[in-house]
This record gives sequence, C-alpha cells and structure tokens, in this order.
Amino acid sequence: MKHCVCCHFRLSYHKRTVWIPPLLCVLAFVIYLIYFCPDYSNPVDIREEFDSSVCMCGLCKPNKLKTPWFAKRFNASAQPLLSSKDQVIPSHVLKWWLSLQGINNASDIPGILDQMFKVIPTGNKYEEVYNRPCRTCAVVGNSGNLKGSHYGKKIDSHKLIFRMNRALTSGFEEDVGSRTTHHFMYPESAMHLPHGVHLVLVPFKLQDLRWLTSALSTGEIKFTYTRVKQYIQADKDKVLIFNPAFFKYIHDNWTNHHGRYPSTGMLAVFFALHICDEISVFGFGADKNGNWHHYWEKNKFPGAFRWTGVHNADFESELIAMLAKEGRLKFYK
Ligand SMILES: *[C@@H]1O[C@H](CO)[C@@H](O)[C@H](O)[C@H]1NC(C)=O
Ligand SMILES: *[C@@H]1O[C@H](CO)[C@@H](O)[C@H](O)[C@H]1NC(C)=O
Ligand SMILES: CC(=O)N[C@H]1CO[C@H](CO)[C@@H](O)[C@@H]1O
Repeated sequence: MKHCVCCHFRLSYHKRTVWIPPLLCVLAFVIYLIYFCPDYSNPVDIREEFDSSVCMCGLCKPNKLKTPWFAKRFNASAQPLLSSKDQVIPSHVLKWWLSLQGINNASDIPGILDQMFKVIPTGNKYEEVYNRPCRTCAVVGNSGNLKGSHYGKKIDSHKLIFRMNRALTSGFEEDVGSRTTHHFMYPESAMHLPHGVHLVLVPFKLQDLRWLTSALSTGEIKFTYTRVKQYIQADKDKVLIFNPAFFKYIHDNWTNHHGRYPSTGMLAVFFALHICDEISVFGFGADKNGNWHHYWEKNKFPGAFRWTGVHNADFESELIAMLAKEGRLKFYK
C-alpha cells in the first residue's frame, strides 16, 4: 500500500512537472520581449549594427539613439585596431597615410606587419558579444585644466582608463587618478609601462611599426627623426595597434581635415566612442585662464600648443563638446 501511494505520487509529480519547463520558457520569452526588444515603432531610432548584443549596462552603446548629425559621421564598421597581418588596409588609406610621411612605396608593408605580428598577438579583443560586461571608460588627456580638479577618484572608478603620451600619475593621483588600462603612444612619446597596461601604438608613420617590433625585441632602432627609446618595457601580449584606416576615418568624418591629422588624444576619444558604452572625458582643452600646457609642467609659453599647424586643439575641444551635447560622452572641464 505504502509502495503504491508512493508510485502514484511519483507518477502525478512527474506528470505535473512535464509542462512546467515549457511554461517557464514561454514566460521567459514574454518577459524578454517586453523588456529587451527594441521598439521599432520609433522612427528616429536608428540603431547601430548589433541589435542582438546586450551588454550589462543601463544603456549599451549599440542601443543608443543616433541623431542625424551623429549617424552621418559614425561608421560602426570602422575597425579601431589593426589586429592581424592579413587585415586589408585599403589602398586609398595607404596612399593617404604614406603621403603624411612623404613615402609612396607601400611594398614593404606585408613584411613589416609579418615581423610585428611575430612579436605581438593578433586578434581584436573588442568585438560585440552577447551579455558582455559594461564598458565604462575614462579618456584622460594631459591638459593643465586637470590641476586642482580633484577628479582622481572619479577617473579611477571607470573600468577602462585611457591615457596618452607622457602622461604621469605618480604625484598627481588626487587630480588624475592612479589606474591606467590603455596607454596610447608613438615612438617619440613612448614611456615604459607597468605590467597589465595595454600599450596602444598610434602609428603616425610606417617606421613606427618597425620601431615597435624592434623596441620589444632586438632594439635595432634608436632613431626616427629624433632619438627614441631603444627598448620599451610593456607586456607584449597586451600590445594593440591603432588602425591607420581608423585614423583616416576620424580625419575624414569627424575632424574634417582640421590640422594635418588628429591628435593622439582625439584618436583615444574615438577609440572609446567605438568600444565603450559609457565615456567620460577629462583633461582636454585649455585651463580656466585659456592656457594650453600639460598638468605636470608650468609652461612658460601659454598658447604655444593652441595652433601647432599639425593639430587644431580648439576644434578638437569643440568636437568633444558636441559629442557631449549629443549624449555620447560626459565632458569634464
Ligand atoms: C564604413 O567602414 C567600412 C569599413 O572600413 C567601409 O567598408 C565602409 O565603406 C564605410 N562606410 C561608409 C558609409 O563610409
Ligand atoms: C619599393 O621598395 C622596395 C623595397 O624597399 C624596393 O625593392 C622597390 O624597388 C621599391 N619600388 C619603387 C617603385 O620604388
Ligand atoms: C560627414 C562625413 O564627412 N561623412 C563621410 C564619412 O566618410 C565617408 C567615406 O569616406 C564619406 O563618404 C562621408 O561623406
């Protein structure tokens, strides 16, 4: 008797549970539809390419509204990084990039990339994947306007922190923070990096790619147009190469050919625009007295960097302000 009751109980328990999983599935799907599906009825809602990707943010980059101003300029397919020797650099990009350096012979490039990707890893780390963590990023420029800002804690609270060129943190933590995840540089502005930091090489010229390979291996290059570091301390497996095609994309679509080419800071801002969900920009533009200098120095010639003929700092700072107005980033001045 006992045995039978037990059987009966088991049977009915089993029957009951059979339809529970499908019901849960249907319920989960309905909840998903209600909460996550994009509302296609809104006509100004021009979404970027990756509708299926959901990051763990309040609002993921791909799901942000695009205004016509932004949509006209932004190209979600533009690749910020050069991530393999087989990645094609279009011929119009090569022509422009080499012309900046007065070179018109691109036949060396496959060999240079081949050597470089023997020393550093291949592969793009910032692809859109389902349920990836939220990327909050701080782009920290080197402007003197950081002096006395007390932004250090705020900067350090971001997941990714981008700095550039000769940026220092030691002794300036209160104003600029202490963490760095990505350091953008070119040979003439290079610095040794602690473990764990991504060196992001900004190749303004072909020789910069050769230098990187050399500085991480044989040390054969000591001179470009000036003396450069023969060896650089950095984690080889964390080195990233800024894509010359992305460079041209910024120059054509965003800085609209103001200056000969965009500054390292501008390149870092647009790198963030393409890989981060939430962006805060610090240390760009003049200080409150209209002076341009670095936060770690007292510049005897304020204004000297305003118009260098290479970059146009006023224009770049206005562009960041415009992106802030569009809700793409927060601009801390
Ligand atoms: C966007 O970028 C991709 C990849 O670089 C390129 O093939 C495409 O032509 C670009 N689209 C526009 C509208 O410029
Ligand atoms: C281009 O450079 C390669 C390698 O340096 C050289 O062999 C070739 O002759 C050059 N071509 C032209 C057209 O200058
Ligand atoms: C606004 C703007 O300059 N858009 C340009 C972006 O780049 C593509 C390709 O070079 C041009 O066709 C667009 O006019």
